[in-house]
Amino acid sequence: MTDEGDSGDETATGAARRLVSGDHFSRSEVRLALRNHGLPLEALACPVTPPGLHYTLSHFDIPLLDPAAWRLELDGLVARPLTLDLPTLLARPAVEQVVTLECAGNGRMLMEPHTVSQPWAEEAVGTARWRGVPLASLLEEAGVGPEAVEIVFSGPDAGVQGGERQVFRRSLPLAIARQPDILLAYAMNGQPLPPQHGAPLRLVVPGWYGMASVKWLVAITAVAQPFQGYQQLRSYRYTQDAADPGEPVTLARVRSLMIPPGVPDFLARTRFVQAGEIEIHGRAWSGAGPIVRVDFSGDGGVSWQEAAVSPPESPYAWSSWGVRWRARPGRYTLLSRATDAAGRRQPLEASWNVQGMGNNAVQRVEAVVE
Ligand SMILES: Nc1nc2c(c(=O)[nH]1)N[C@H]1C(S)=C(S)[C@@H](COP(=O)(O)O)O[C@H]1N2
Ligand SMILES: [Mo]
Repeated sequence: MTDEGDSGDETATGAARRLVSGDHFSRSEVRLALRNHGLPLEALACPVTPPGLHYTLSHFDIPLLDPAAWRLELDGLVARPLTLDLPTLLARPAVEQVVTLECAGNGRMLMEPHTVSQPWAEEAVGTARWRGVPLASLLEEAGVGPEAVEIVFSGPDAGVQGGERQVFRRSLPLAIARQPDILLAYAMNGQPLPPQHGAPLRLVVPGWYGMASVKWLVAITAVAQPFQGYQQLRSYRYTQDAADPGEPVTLARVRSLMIPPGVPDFLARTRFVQAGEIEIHGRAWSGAGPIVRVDFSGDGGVSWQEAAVSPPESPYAWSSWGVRWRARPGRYTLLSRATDAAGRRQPLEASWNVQGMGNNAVQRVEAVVE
């Protein structure tokens, strides 16, 4: 089984070898990490992530599309196929939505062993104010036929993954695609989309892990059969081995992160904190409803205290949380653990899968109190 960014030419033996453990990273992982960056955790302080600090992940090359020449085709099983240019989309009634996006591979490098792919620790997340057109309004206008079961979203970005030549393509079941909060976004934080985030138009599927939010959209197609493309059927699945079809990755699992307190060691990122009562803040989110509780541990999980949680700016944005911690001299592991409205709580240990998907285990921050 493969995932974002593999070289795509491996044999079965190669695939097995691609599960690695420990602190050593291959050149291909480092190269991926140089292209796809995460959110510096101190930027969790901002309710909406400042430009350039939102994480980004692109499987292949970033297409640099000419917005004047760009068109979106909406076709397949529809009564009235549409070809839309950017001015037409900009002229339609717009919606703004603050949405937290997280890569499904976030936490992959902390799984033991893990697939060689983009080696995220916990920083593959960001929150943006997206502006665009509700997808549902365009589907309505095109008139999706009764035989349609899914809507397929295509980017123009091509490459090879798992030995398969492809463009990046994903689908949503029709009932989900019709939900009113899914956007075709052309602006991020009040600016036209930057190239890496999908200019000139991308899908934003709130609550789902990032892979659903197809960037550089060029086609939306209503189809009569569940889509069987690589990014649906082979990648983005919770699998236990190469033979396991697994379950598809969909909604983001409940998770919290803290802004690492104090100051860091340049290399180890261990924190140095002054003794005393200190405030620890962070963010928490879930694809399955609002965050109802965050607990903090200053002693590696031996004891927990409940944090104060603030309501999010939108139903799809992260919540902020805060706690006062009495820091006494010594060495500590700081943990935070969120619970969502569906009653799901972050696990202390990752639940392992081949592709390193959905690792929402509690964050651990090493701190030295001086
Ligand atoms: N066309 C296209 N869309 C894509 C991708 C891609 O490689 N190509 N990557 C997906 C993945 S895996 C993630 S996590 C998000 C990342 O969005 P961002 O770069 O805006 O943060 O985009 C998704 N949409
Ligand atoms: Mo992703």
